[in-house]
Amino acid sequence: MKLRTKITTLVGLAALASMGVSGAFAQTLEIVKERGHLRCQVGAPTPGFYNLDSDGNWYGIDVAICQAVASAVFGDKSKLEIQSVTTQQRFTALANGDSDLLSRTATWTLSRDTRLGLDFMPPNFYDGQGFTVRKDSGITNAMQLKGAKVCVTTGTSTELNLTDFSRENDLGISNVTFDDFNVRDDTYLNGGCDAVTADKSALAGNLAAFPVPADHMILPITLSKEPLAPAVRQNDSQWANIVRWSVFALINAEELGITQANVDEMRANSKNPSVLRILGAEGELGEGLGLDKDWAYNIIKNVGNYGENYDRFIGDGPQGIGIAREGSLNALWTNGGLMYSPPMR
Ligand SMILES: N[C@@H](CCC(=O)N[C@@H](CS)C(=O)NCC(=O)O)C(=O)O
Repeated sequence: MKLRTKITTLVGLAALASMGVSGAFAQTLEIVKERGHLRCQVGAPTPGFYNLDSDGNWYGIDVAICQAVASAVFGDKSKLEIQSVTTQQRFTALANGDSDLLSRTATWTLSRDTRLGLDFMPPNFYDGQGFTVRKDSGITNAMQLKGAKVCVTTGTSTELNLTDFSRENDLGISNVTFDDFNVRDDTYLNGGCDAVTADKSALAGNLAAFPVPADHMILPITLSKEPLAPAVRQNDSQWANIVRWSVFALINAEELGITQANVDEMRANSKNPSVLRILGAEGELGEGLGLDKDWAYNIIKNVGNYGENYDRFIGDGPQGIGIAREGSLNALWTNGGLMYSPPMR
């Protein structure tokens, strides 16, 4: 009986492995440590989220998640290989083990969470879908898009929402689809579409780079919820915990007033037990994650807190795209937003 149970278990594991459910018993942390760096997936350069500076270095709020996890594991944010993968390929590249982590404006949806061999982590940006139109089109309201051609990237929730929106409002919109969002925008700019639709933050970043931004505008409507979240392969709780709590460490640091500049001073002098615990001066929070006690200290020291990263890359910082945080879902919960870390104790 015992032997039979054992054999059944082995057959079960082999079947899972042959089905490509590599995460069933894979320990991503061990794989990453052995390799010596994290493989983190982003998309084609997109302002605010993952972009390239003139030296070829990636930066952005999603890149900061990659750097945070590299810091948690290695204490060094540069132990990182950034992989730029197309929107179409992104989930397969994570599920088949090419990437350890996906951090690229992916909307958390039920089908993605249940059918693609992935687990979504806490959102690091709450977005919503919108439309950009030419000002001289006279369109000021999305209901005027009746019979319009709308340019959209394929393999996205954006494409599905556009179809829903047209159907719900009897608009008869034609979806003009593209793999490459640069070709999508060029087609729109050359008059091939009446509007372009994408996550509003991406629309804002892309519009700023149009030849004459003032000729275009983003319509006020927000037609969907787009909680943009990192994702990991499913069935690897340890790795999921590391990524989940790295995101929460960024948020918790902001809640506690810990910044990249004051983290050493706070670790040495704070009287707040929550500060001492997150920074590893007290307690053993890292142990449960399979990391050392400095894991969150290293995140904050190397990357800063959530708000610092928002300001740098999404807000008014020199590399930012000028999207106000105040009054938005991306504010801390204490300011009426959705950014909230469970207790770190
Ligand atoms: N949030 C949507 C849209 C994702 C998306 O298209 N993201 C854009 C930026 S908002 C992107 O990745 N662009 C770069 C690329 O296509 O490689 C989804 O998850 O389907």
